[in-house]
Amino acid sequence: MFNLILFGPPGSGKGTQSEKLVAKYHLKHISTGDLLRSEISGKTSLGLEAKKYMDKGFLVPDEVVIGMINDALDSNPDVAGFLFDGFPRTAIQAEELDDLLAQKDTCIDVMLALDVSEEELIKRLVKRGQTSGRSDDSNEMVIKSRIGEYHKKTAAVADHYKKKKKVEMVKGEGTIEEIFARLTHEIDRLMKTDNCI
Ligand code: B4P
Repeated sequence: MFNLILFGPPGSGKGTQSEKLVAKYHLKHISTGDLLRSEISGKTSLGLEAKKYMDKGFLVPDEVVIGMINDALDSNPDVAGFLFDGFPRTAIQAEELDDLLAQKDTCIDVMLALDVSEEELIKRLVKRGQTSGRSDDSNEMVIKSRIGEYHKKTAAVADHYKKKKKVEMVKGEGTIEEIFARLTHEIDRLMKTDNCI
């Protein structure tokens, strides 16, 4: 298996690049943002609970997200690997993910971390808010709160994988194709080695 985390602040292009990467490498795409939005549109109790946090730009509680990931891993036993998009977002989620993968005799091969300036992040999310209908993109206060949550809780996830020497920084500004080429360069290189020793 080849398992990768696409990491970065809100609006860094995780969702955009994930779609292209799963098409190229045939990995199973797991986006906790998409899973949560689907729960919200299905008006499930999990979705109604998650919406309270997402509308304010806060992270959804760890236990909710970890339960969803557990289900997603169990229901995809025969895949070539997973691309985790928007997960893990806290140190606790990272530890849980490592444990779940170890139980399946595998690991995270690499975390590719998209580096984008705060000014560019806000510009992208405000622009998406004009068309996406996403309530968390619709006002700049909520966007800033999401970026604040990233600095407070999510940046620590990179430290977790840096200790394991699994982080590769990738410049996340430029055209979508330029960024895709930088990501595939790293993946092609790492796919040739065993990173779970
Ligand atoms: P997510 O759905 O993960 O979304 P995101 O971080 O806002 O955006 P992403 O980085 O995927 O950006 P995208 O490619 O779309 O999270 C939403 C919320 O869900 C969180 O705030 C949280 O509440 C909750 N949540 C999710 N996972 C969680 C977890 N694990 N734990 C707790 N809570 C969780 O790109 C953004 C825009 O930029 C797009 O419009 C795109 O077209 C544009 N763009 C992309 N690349 C570009 C480029 N190169 N140049 C110009 N524009 C570009």
